[in-house]
Amino acid sequence: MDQRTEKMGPSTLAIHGGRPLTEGAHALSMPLYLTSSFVFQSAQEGAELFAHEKEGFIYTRMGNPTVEATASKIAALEGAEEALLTGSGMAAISTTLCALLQPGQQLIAGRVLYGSTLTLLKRMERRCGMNIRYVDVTNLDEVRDALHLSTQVVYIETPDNPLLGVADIAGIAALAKKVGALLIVDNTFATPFNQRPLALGADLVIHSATKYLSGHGDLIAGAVVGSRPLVSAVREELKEKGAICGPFTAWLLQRGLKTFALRMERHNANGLAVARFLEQHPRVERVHYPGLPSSPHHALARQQMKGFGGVLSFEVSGGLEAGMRLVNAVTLCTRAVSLGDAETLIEHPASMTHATVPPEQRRAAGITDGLVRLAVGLEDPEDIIADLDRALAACC
Ligand code: LCS
Repeated sequence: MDQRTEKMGPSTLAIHGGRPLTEGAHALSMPLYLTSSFVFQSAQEGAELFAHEKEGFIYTRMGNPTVEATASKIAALEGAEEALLTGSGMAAISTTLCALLQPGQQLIAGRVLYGSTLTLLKRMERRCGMNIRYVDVTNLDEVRDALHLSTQVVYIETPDNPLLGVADIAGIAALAKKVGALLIVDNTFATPFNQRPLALGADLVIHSATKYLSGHGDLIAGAVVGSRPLVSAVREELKEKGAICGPFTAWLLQRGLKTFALRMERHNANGLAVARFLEQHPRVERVHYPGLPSSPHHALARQQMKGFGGVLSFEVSGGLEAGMRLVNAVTLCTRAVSLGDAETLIEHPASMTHATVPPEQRRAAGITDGLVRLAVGLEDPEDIIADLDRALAACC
């Protein structure tokens, strides 16, 4: 026991006793900095850190080593200068749009987007005076016609949720650049394993890291990825909005990332195998999957993607009722929303992920009431196919 602690009581010792965990231990696995604050060596150092005269950590809402190291892995995967993590994919989207858009400026958004993103846009339009125009971003002419000198941001998902439509990233980026607008791509479905939007001309990439990046269905997180000035602008907004990713979540995310490429190879292979099976099934009317040569998006997808991911959607004969019966009839596929997990997940967009989108907006986007979405997991593909085969025979 050293002199400082010799005379201390048990309450103080429980808090201040022992050796602090020092730097330089060279742990192989990423250290988890589960702390809200960082200690200043002197009053002067604290003042310098707050004045940005010195690099370092102050308070986890403003920055944390585990969170930043994990973010830098995602930046590396996307081939970007910088990335930041947020508390969810929705936090990444809302913080980014608040940081980059002023009232009255125009946002062009894809007509098909994740349901909560569409609901967020509607709220921002009402509350923040944003001017939003929805277009079919899989049609370059529609994007060209909608772009305007007051367009500040073009926001797309490709492939989109839940119809797997594919937008021409390089084409849209070139058009946006002409009017000085930024292109933001939600790359959650493709992931940087299959597609790198920044290399195709996009300005920012958004992720729900809840999905393939973490891969185990045990956390909620988001990411914003791009050039240093743009990510810094979002970071400034995030500091006060406070929608950060905590260090433990970031630690789980970096652990999931170690197997990211292996998992994506399997998701791609399983997704394609299941899409091929469904396409030839007599009770399936239509399959949406850009990896199928019959898809209207296949040629473009082959150009800008390396693989096509594990998410697909399909319509069964018998419409809504048959679709609901199918979701109930599976025994291996799991009834749950989300995607990118080890388990194959099945859901019904009209009543689940896109239930907050008004029915007429859903129909205009092509999301029918009978559409079923499958996020193909990492199981043996024959077992997933056998489950679907049995369920289709029983219910349609
Ligand atoms: N972007 C896309 C393309 C998404 O699919 C989701 C969530 C988000 C953003 C939001 O991310 P979060 O805040 O949930 O991390 N998509 C979901 C889905 O299709 N089922 O459950 C969540």
